[in-house]
Amino acid sequence: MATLTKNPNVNKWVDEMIALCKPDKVVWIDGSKAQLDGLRDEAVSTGEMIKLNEEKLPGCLYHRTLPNDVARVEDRTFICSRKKEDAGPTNNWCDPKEMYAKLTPMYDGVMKGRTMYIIPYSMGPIGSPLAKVGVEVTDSIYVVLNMAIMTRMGADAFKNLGDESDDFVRGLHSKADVDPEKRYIVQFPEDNTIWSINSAYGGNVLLGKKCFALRIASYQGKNEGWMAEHMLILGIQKPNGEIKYVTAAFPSACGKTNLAMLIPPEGYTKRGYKVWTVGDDIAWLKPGEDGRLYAINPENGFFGVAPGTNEKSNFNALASTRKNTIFTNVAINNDDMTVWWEKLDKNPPVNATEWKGEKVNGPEYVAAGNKLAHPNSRFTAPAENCPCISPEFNNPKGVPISAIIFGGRRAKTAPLVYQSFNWQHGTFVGSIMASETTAAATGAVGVVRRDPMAMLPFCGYHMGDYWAHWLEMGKILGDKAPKIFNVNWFRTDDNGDFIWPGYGDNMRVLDWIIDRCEGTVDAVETPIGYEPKPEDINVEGLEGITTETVAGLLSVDKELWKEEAKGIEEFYAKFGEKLPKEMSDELAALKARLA
Ligand code: GTP
Ligand code: SPV
Ligand code: MN
Repeated sequence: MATLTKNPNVNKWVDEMIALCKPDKVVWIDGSKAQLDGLRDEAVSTGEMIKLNEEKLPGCLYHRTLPNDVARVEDRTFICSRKKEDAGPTNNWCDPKEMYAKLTPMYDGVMKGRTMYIIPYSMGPIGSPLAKVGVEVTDSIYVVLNMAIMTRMGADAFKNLGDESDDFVRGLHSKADVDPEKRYIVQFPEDNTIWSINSAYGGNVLLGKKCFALRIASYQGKNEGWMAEHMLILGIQKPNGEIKYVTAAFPSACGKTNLAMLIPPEGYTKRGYKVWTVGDDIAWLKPGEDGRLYAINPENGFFGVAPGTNEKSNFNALASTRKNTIFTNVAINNDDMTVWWEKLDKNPPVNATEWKGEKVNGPEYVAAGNKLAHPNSRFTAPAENCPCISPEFNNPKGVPISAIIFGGRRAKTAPLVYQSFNWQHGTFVGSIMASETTAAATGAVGVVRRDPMAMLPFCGYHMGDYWAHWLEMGKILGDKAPKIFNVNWFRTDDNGDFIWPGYGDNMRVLDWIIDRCEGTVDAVETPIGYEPKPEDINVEGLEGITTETVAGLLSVDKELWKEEAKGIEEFYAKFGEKLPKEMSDELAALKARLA
């Protein structure tokens, strides 16, 4: 099949990949409906995908991955910069020459008997000065169909690249034998290259997402004066019609999709508040002509956590999944070929197939303590399906950001919300983020780990240099910089239950944040930052939550924070000379305020 571009750099690289992988057949993905329909039919006929109920879930497909391949694999993810110190202490590193030498034989002939799909895609709206082009070659139809939802995929993507540029990200993926012992997710930042092998799951293989839009893009952003962050983007429309945009960085499975699509509590909607979703996972941020920081969502869909999503917790996410969506590793209701996951409703299907493919009696299976859907099961839904998708979603300039919010899962230490004293302190607040681990990556769940800016698994270069880049961006933005906050929806009581209702009620905290950005509410200075006066968090209409509860949620336990400071000091020690002096100054200042 003929190439879709005259660009010799693309064609030369594709030829090399064909020569390496030796597919029986090569298909350029032009993005046409006819082509995608054909691939869907093919995937259904081979059993790779299962067609769901055409009335209830039109255009929706189901896919099951191998039980050994259900999440990102951080211990098999590498940043192969030429110098080890450029990857830094938080990334796995290997010399690029060595890594190419090790992986090349694994790719040699790997697509014999298979088809290679060549996927051109744009991260960001086509025509946006902030957008970037990638090409992924893969032997997986599942990848093609997911990339069709998650990116602007097809021949149009080459428009941004033109016929000469070499500025595109080269992504090579093969599921190979899906052998976990030979699984590698490798970024070569200096080569604009990603090699992924032996996985067929989400963030490991949809190379436009974490591999490009965060790991490679964070490195590009440092060199080119912008930022790639693990952040949702949302607009809060106030009763006067004005819309304020904020971004928020939470670690994987800590509530980005939920916050991005929240429906404000009744008291707010009645007054005319509304939330618009621009993005739920990744933001690319760059100063605009007016000196403010602008954000685009490089993605075109949502790869969201299914369990926990229901009409009440996230109506908009659920609505987004009702057509043209791919479900991965959830459960199937065989009576009507619909999908189910934990907390979708209280009625697990009787005639169910659980995520590994076993037919079970759902209620009995669940009663015995089993999960029908994998905890990291996901939906891939087109952004255009979202009832609250922002009218600015495709704006090539992006949206101006008023506030940046950090947050994680902390049972005790972090209060409901606090504001940093300034950008430098805000960078410190981001750098000391910590969170209990989730099922989004393989490994232990519920262990507190440091996850600076929610970027620990996604920063494509030395984290110390990354903080320096943040400080530099703050200098460029000056007094136009967004204000920086930290939130924690996950404080627990003595029974281990969450105290704060969360979800839509997080609007109450966003309300205070916006007021702070506008300078219309004052705050209390604490050793860790500015906090609301408890009475300034609106608890109207909340059951069981009073201003006293809020006061408890805002309490700062100095002894816990002194322990925290020790943990930060240990963490910082890893970065040696690359730790910006401003960061150690901030730590010293925090300790002094706690003393
Ligand atoms: P990734 O896609 O992995 O980056 O995750 P995410 O940050 O988008 O997380 P998501 O919004 O999918 O939420 C993950 C889990 O956190 C789900 O089980 C949610 O039900 C739960 N969650 C989200 N928001 C809240 C909240 O405000 N309070 C509580 N208690 N749980 C929440
Ligand atoms: C995350 O883990 O942060 C995700 C899912 O958004 S994945 O695309 O698999 O990285
Ligand atoms: Mn994510």
